[in-house]
Amino acid sequence: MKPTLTILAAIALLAGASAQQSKTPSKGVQKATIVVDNGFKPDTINVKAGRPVQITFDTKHKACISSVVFAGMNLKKPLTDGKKTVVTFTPKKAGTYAFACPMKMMKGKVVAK
Ligand SMILES: [Cu+2]
Repeated sequence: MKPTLTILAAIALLAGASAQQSKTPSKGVQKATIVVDNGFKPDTINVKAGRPVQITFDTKHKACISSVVFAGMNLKKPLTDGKKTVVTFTPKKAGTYAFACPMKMMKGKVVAK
């Protein structure tokens, strides 16, 4: 009897905690997926400034895109074929946030308005 009650109480606590957490930070998160296949598809993402952006890089064939580099934000994440890599940031101001492969051959951008 006692263990069952403890488990139920723990579940109730967890449910309460996650419900609270999801209210504020995830509200307004703008999610997008970019397929990496010897380039970025799509190569432009339009978002609203001031809200967090979560981009999933779904890497099929990275070719020379060993990492995705957001030079203006000092943000760099290695990519792996067959894996998804999530990049999160908040564009505080309207503008263009460019990203590219380390050699700046393959390019893309996040346009915040
Ligand atoms: Cu390259």
